Order: sequence, then C-alpha cells, then structure tokens
Amino acid sequence: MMAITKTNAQILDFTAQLVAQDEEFPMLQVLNNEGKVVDEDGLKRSELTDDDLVKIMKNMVLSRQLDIRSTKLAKQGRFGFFAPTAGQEASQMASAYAFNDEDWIFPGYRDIPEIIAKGWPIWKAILWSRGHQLGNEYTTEDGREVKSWFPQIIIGAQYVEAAGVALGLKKRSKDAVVYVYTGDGGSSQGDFYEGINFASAYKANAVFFVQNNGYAISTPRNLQTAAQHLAAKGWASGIPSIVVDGNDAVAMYLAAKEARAWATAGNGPVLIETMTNRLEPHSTAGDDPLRYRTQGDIDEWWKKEPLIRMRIFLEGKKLWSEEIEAAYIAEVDAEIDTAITTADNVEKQKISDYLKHTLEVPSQVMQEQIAKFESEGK
Ligand SMILES: Cc1ncc(C[n+]2csc(CCOP(=O)(O)OP(=O)(O)O)c2C)c(N)n1
Repeated sequence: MMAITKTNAQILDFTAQLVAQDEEFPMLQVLNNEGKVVDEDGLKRSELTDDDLVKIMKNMVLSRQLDIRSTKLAKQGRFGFFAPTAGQEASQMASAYAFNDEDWIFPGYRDIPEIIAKGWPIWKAILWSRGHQLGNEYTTEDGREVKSWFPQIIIGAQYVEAAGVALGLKKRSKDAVVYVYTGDGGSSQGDFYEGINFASAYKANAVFFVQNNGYAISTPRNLQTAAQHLAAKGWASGIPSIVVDGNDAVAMYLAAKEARAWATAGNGPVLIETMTNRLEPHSTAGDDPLRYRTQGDIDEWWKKEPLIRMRIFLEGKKLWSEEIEAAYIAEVDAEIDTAITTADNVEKQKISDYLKHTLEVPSQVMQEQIAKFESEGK
C-alpha cells in the first residue's frame, strides 16, 4: 500500500479534509440524461443483452403503471398504504435485475415493485397494503418461495435484519447475497450504522442500497445529515462504497451486478448510494410536497426521470417504440385489474386472525382475546 505522507499542518487542516470528502465520490453514469452512452466501456462491462435491456425497461414501465394505478386506487379508498415510486424506477428495478431467485431482498415500504419483479403476485402486494395477513405470504402464484423479507416500515431496521441473514449466507457458503434498500433518511438511523458495521466486520454477503431521493418525508437530505455523500458512511465501516446516477438504469444495473460479484466472492458488502428523486408525495396519506419544495424543482426532476433516457436509448437501438410501450401498459393494466379483483375476493381478515399472527406463540392475554373474538365471530 502506498504511504500517504502529510505534514502535521496538513493533518490539522480540517477545511481541506471537508473539500477532499466532497471530491471523493464521482458519480457512476453510463447513459446521460439525453439517453446517450457516455461510457461505452461501462455498457460493455454490464454484459446486458438486448433482451435484458428490454426486460429492464418493461420492469420500469410495470413499476410506473403500478404507481399510477395504486395512487388512483388509494384515492378511491380501494388500496391501503402506498408510497409512490415515480422517479425511482431505475434505482429500484434496474438494480434488482442484477439479483437472482436465491438472493434475499430486504425492502423498505417504497420497494414493493422490486418484490413483484421477484415473482410476488400483485394481489398479495395489495393485501399487504391493506394490512391483511396474507399480504405477508411471500410465495409466487404457483407456490414457490419468494426470498423477501416483509417491507420494513421502521426506518433502517432492515439493515440490522439483513446483516444477520447475510452472515448466515456466508456461514453456509451460499452463492447468494442479501440486497437491502433504505432511503437517505434511513442512512441517519442507528440501525443503519449498526447493520453496515456488523456486516462489514464479518464480511457478510450483502449489497446495501441507499436511495437518495432528496427527502425524508418533508426533511430535505441536507438538513438531516451533514455528510456530503451518504456513501461516505459506508467507508467509515470499511465497506467499498460508491455513488451512482440512480436515474440511469444501465449504471444502476452495472453497479449492482459488480457489487453482487464482490460480495459473493467472500469480500464482504458494498454500499451503493443512488442519486434519484421522489417525484410525488411521500405517501398517499395526505402529504403535500408543495409545503416543503417548489413546483419548479419537481418539474426539473421530471425532465430527468429514468424512463425518458432508457426509452431514447432503446428506441435508438430499435428495441422499443411507442406502440410496444402502449401494448405493454395495456397488459400491465389488465394484470392489475385481475389482481384487484383477486384481492377483493379474499376473505376479510378477522381480529382473531390478526392476533393469531402477531406472535408465534400468543401470550396468555392474547390467547384469551383470541378466544373471546372467535366466540363473537370476529
Ligand atoms: C424509526 C422510525 N422513525 C420514524 C418513522 C416515520 N417515518 C416514516 S417514513 C420516514 C422518512 C424516511 O425517509 P427516507 O429514509 O429518506 O425514505 P423515503 O421515504 O424517502 O423513501 C419517517 C421519518 C419511522 N417509520 N420509523
């Protein structure tokens, strides 16, 4: 290793250290905002075939459609909790594409589309949004396990849970990783720091994503942490950490693929900060973004949203067109309609069902409550 020589005066130059930190994390980008390849080598290195590129685009369109329909259904009271995803499709769907069925996803509440991409039926996601216990059944339509933890509502808690599972995978010599998503706000939580520190100390099989979408509800990213780059938080734990253009699907895939390879080779975790933006309210439960950001800012980010550049790139390669997109949206819409009907037809959850699923072994008081509610048919 090369020795870093600094004078004592340089070591004590705190201002210089702040400047150095700011310059430390160049952003990985392969497709620019105009859909042009700015890194041919990166594209080659991604090994994405035409088929893969179309699949990633389809997954992003699926996510956008889910977002549009879920928001409308939530307004009609037909959905439960929903955290909009528009703007984060590359950060979520292109990264998730780099993982396989044996990898475990640890999602936050905004990461429902990635679980669906893993084979979780949409109707179960709808039940999850309504708080129905069947919404926490992670299986495909034909009964195969979907290796997903439940979407975590406690900010950052999935990082600790994921660290444990990542260590388990390592101890069992599995060719698999956990991939974990949180937000910029999540990276300020204690659980976040504990999780990355533990996973790093044990060189566990984990890929950590921090989706820097600009806001933690109404708190802008620069007010909730003084870190100049959230990726720097990984460095403190000894984890290779990078910043990626979160609106660039190819860069997101490339970063995730290389991080997965690094982690499965026994090197320990990688942390990826994705630079993106939440274009819609925090959730459909009444948040008004115009109370904490301007319409102009939102409009600017809409011009940089990830579907635009992927669409231009794929159209240039004759892999995508308006017609293909319209036909696929119709397909997805039909799938969502069926999913709503299926979810509506599932028997309503009783209070006793809810209590039965709260603890593996219900406490004495809970057992009495279950018996009471059951006797009342509730
Ligand atoms: C431990 C904890 N504290 C506070 C909350 C309330 N809360 C819900 S969402 C949220 C903001 C999280 O922001 P971020 O991690 O940036 O993710 P984003 O919602 O932007 O995807 C907060 C503070 C919570 N759910 N859990």
